[in-house]
Amino acid sequence: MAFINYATKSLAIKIVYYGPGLSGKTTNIRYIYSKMDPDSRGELICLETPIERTLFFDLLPIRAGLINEFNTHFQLMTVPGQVFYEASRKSVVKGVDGIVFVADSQVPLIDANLENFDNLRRNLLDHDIDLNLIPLVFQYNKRDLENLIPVETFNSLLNPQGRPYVESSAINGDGVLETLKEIAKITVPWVREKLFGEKRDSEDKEEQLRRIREAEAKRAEVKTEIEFVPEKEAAPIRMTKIKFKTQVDVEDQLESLAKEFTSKK
Ligand SMILES: Nc1nc2c(ncn2[C@@H]2O[C@H](COP(=O)(O)OP(=O)(O)OP(=O)(O)O)[C@@H](O)[C@H]2O)c(=O)[nH]1
Ligand SMILES: [Mg+2]
Repeated sequence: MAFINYATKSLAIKIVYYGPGLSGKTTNIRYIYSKMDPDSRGELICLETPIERTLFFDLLPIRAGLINEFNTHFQLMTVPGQVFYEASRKSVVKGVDGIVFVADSQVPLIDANLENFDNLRRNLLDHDIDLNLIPLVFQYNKRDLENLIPVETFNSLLNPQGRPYVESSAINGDGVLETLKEIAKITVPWVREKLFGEKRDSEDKEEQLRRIREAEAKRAEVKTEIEFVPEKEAAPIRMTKIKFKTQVDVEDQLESLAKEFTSKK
């Protein structure tokens, strides 16, 4: 659930980039960083192994304008895709508001995509989040390569519900900002209604499902107040590296990073 600070009138919406190892999640975040106006984004925080594989998470806060008079930013986060970092993935999806599933389009990786999507479903359920009831955009990445999984196959295997999807080549930046805009368009109205809308205690799952699909269908018409301010030149990436002693620190660190940025005006 979005993190709200009434004292500073600020709101943090958490968007998680999920997907198998090496599918291009960190590449998305780095590209977004390089294309944002420095005033519109915070620092990029990466926790990596020496060979640039994500260890715990990447975090990039970007400003998203005003929502109901609350100064809002997105916390863009990635999970580590490698199978053995399960505990990190579980921590990162806690309180998530929207998911970008970054799939790797190479034919031999079809099973890795399906298994990872299943892993996402299970990790969300551990936090009582139903994958069907959370804003979700698919990104079919690495379309610049050969021997690709056809989009129709991806859609029938991963996305039978017809949720939004974007074809991308994150390494060239193609489709990266489009994906971010798509997830923003669905997530912002959803969070706004959850936080500021009427209480719907008695609402059943069917009704929630109907409303989230309605929000997705209407996304083209929704005005979100979000202005992306791309720079002409790519900015050099300045990263903050944080050392962790144990896995237990991850959740504490996540919470304090969210609070830190949310309390800034
Ligand atoms: N050809 C091609 N390569 C890509 C694309 N996107 C990412 N890559 C490359 O794939 C490799 C892995 O990218 P990352 O962004 O680090 O992958 P990740 O999903 O963050 O991986 P983990 O952190 O291990 O989960 C890097 O060498 C990228 O340059 C793409 O669209 N096309
Ligand atoms: Mg990564």
